Amino acid sequence: MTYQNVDEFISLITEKIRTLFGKELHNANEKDVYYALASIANDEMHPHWCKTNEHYEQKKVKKVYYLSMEFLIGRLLESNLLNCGLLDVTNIALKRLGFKRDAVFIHEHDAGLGNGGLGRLAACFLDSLASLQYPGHGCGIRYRYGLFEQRIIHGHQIELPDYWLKEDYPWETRKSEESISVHFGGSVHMHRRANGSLEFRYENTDEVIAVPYDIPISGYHNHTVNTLRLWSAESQDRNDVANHSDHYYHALDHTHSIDQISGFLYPDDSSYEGKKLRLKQQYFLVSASIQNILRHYLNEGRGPLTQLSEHIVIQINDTHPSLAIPELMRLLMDHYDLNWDQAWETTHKTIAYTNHTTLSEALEKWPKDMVQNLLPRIYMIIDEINERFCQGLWFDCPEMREHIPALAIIADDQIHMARLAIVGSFSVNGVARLHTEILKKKEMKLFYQLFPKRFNNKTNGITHRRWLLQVNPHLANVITDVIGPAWIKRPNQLISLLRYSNDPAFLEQIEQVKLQNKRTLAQFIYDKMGIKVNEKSIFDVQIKRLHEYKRQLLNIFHVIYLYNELKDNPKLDLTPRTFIFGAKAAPSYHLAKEVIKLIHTVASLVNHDYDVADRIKVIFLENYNVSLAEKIIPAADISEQISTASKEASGTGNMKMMMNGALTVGTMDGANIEIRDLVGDQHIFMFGLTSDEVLHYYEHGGYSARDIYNTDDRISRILDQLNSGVFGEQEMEFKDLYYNILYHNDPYFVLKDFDPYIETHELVEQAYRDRSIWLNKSITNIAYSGKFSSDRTIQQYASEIWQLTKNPIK
Ligand code: T68
Repeated sequence: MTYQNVDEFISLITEKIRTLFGKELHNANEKDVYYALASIANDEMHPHWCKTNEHYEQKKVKKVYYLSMEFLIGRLLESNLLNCGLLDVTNIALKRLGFKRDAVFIHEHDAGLGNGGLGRLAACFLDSLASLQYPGHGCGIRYRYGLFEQRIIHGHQIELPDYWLKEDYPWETRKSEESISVHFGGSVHMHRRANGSLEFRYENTDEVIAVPYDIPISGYHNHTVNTLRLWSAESQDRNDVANHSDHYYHALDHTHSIDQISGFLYPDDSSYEGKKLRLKQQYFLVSASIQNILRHYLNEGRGPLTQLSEHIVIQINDTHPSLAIPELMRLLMDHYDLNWDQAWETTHKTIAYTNHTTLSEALEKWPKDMVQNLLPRIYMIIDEINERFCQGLWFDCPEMREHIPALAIIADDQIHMARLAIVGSFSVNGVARLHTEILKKKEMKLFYQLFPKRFNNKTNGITHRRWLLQVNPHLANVITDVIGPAWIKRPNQLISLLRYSNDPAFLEQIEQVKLQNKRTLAQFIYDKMGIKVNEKSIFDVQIKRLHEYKRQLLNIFHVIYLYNELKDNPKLDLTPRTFIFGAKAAPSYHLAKEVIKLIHTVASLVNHDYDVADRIKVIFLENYNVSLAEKIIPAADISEQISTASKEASGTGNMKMMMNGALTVGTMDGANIEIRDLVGDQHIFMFGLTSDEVLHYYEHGGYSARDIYNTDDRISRILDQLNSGVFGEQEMEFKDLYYNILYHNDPYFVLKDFDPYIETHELVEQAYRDRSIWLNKSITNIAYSGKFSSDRTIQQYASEIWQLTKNPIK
C-alpha cells in the first residue's frame, strides 16, 4: 500500500492517535506522532515479514545468519519509512500538521548496541541484504544498556548508563514461545552406550532462558523483510522467586546474575579484556543462535544435518562469536548423534569468519581455566579440535612442525580465538585490501601458508540509502535532478556525475547544499553549546572512537600549531576553520581520556581568545552516536582519516564522508588507499608514513621521537606547552601524553607524521580557496563513492563466500 494522497495519510495518523492514545490529533504531541508513525510503518512491514519468512521456509532457500555481538542500528523510524516508500508523504503530512520532523524523530532513543565501526557495519549489512533480496538474518544480544552516554564535565568524560528501553520500543516483538535454554557450568560425564559409542551427560548446570525479540529489517522498495533476532537472558524461575520464601534472597541473587548476561554492552572497542561475564555473553549469543538455526532447519524438513552447509551459512563478525564452532560441533554430536568426522565436516563448511583488526591488544585469548569451568563440554571439544589440528600438522606437514606453538589453538594456558576461528571455518576475510594483505603476509602468515584458499578480501561498505539519501536529502535531490534516480538502486551510477564536475550551474548547486547543511549544523551547535561557528569556515571533521592509533592527538597538535602561528603573526592569511570532534573513549582507557581533556582545554583557550576566535574554533560534540553522525556528516568539508598506517583495518566513516562530498585528509591506511585509487591523487590529500615503513620501524627500530623534538621548534613548543600549563589548569596536567611521546618513543608516530600533516593542510587550504577546484574534487569523490555502498560488499559476500541467490518476495 502507498499513501500518495496526503489527506489519506493524515487520516491514518489521526486514526492511529485515537486508537493508541485515545486522543484527537489536535491534542497529540510529538511523541504521540512518533508512535503513530512507527505503528503505520509496522502495519506496512508486518505482512511482508510473514510472507518473507513463509517464502524462505517453503522454498527452502539458502540463508545466511550474521552472528554479531553488536548491531549499531541507531534510530529506525526514518529508514523504515524510507524503505517502505512513506518518507515523502510523512514529511509533507508533518509539515501540514505543523510538526517539525526532527522534533518527532528524536523521540526514538538510539539503539546503541555497538561500539563503532564493527557494529555499524553489521547494521549496514542487514540493510543491504534486505534491499538486495537476499535471505539473511542477524543474531545478536538485546542489551538492556547500550553503549554508555557520554557527558563532558569540565573537559572530562563521564559515563552514564544508556537505558534505551525506558520507553516502549515499537520495533521489537517478543517471541517467548521460541525461547531456548542455554546451560553454563556443571560437569560432564561420559557413558559408553550399548553400541559402543560415547554419550556425554551434563549435570548440575545453570540454566538460562534465551528469549528472542525480533526486529523487522525491510528492504528498499521491495517486499523483503528479514529479521534481526536479539536474545534476552531470563531465568526460568523468575515467578518462583516469590513462592520460595525461605530461599527468597538466594533466588533473587540467582535471577540477578542471569539478568546480567544481557545487561550491558562492553564499551571496549578494538581491545580485549578477559572478563568472565563477556565470555558468558558470547556463549549465550552463540548457543541460543545455533540451537535456533538447527531447530528451524529441522522443522523446515531440509534434510539430514550432514547437508547443513548446503542450506545455511553462519558468518561470524570477528572472533566474538567464534564459540559457534565448538557449539555447532557439540549440538551435532551430543544432540543429533553425528560422529566427530561428520560434525567437523559440517561445521567447518558452514562457518565463515571476518577479521576486523590486527591490533594485538584486540586479539581474544580466553584463559583455559575460565572456559573449562564455565563451559566444560565446549572446552573438551576445543581441546579435541586442537589435538587433531596439531597432530595433523605434525604428521602431514613436517615443514610446519617447528611452528606448532604459534599455530596451536590452546597455548600458554590460553585459547586463541582467532586460531580457532581460522581452523574451524571455510572462509577468512579481511575488510580492506591492505588489511587482508597484512593478514596474509604478516599477522596470519602461517595460517595463510596452510590454507591459502581460505583467505579473501571483502572491502567494507556503507548503506548509501541511509548515509546519503536519508541523511542528506538536499544533496540526493540535486544528484537525482542531473542524473536521474537510478543511482538509488545502483549506486555505481553515481559515476555519471563526473560529466557535471565542471558544470558551473551544478557546482553552484553543490556549493549551496553544503552551505545549507553547514548552516543547519552550526545552528545545532549553537543550540547545544551556545557557541557561534562561522558557517563559511572549513568544517574539518574527525568523528570516531577515541584511540591512540586513530591519532586525534595529531589533529589537536595541528590546532595548537595554528593557534601559535596566529598568535605570532596576527596578520596571517588563513581561511577560517572549525575543527569538529566527536569521540567516546573506553571508560578505562586513560590516555584516550587525556586526549579528550586536551581537546577541551585547547577549545576553551582558542574559542575564548579574541585574537583568533573568528579564525579557528574547536568544537567537541558530546555523546557521539549514530544520530549525531547523521547530523555532522552532510556538513563536513574535510574528513580526517589519519590513523597510523597499518592500524585501521578499513574505516567506514571515510566512506560516509566521501559520499557526502567531503575531501579526505588521510594516511595510506585501510580503505583510504582504495578511495585514493579511485579518485586519483589530485582529489584526495594523502600524507605520512606507509604501512611498510611503520612495520619496518616496529621490527627494526630506527625511529627517535626525541630527535624530532630536538630539531623541530614547532613540535618542541607544543610539547613544552603541554607540560608547562599553557593548556590546562596546572603544570604537568598532560604529563602522561607527554611521557608517552618522549619516553615511550611515540608509539603511533605522531611526531613523525606531524610535518607532512601540516604541509598537507596547507594544500587543503589553497585548494579550498579556489571554489571551482574544490567543488570539482568534491563531486569527483561523490561520483566514485558508489563502490563503497554496502550493496557492493554484500553482493561479493553473497557470490564469493555464501553462494546465495536473490529471492524476490511477490
Ligand atoms: C573496526 N573494528 C575497525 N571493533 O577498527 C575498522 N573490537 O577499521 C573497520 O572499518 C570496522 O571494524 C568494520 O570492519 C571495530 O569496530 C570493535 O568495535 C570491537 C568491539 C569489541 C571488541 C573489539
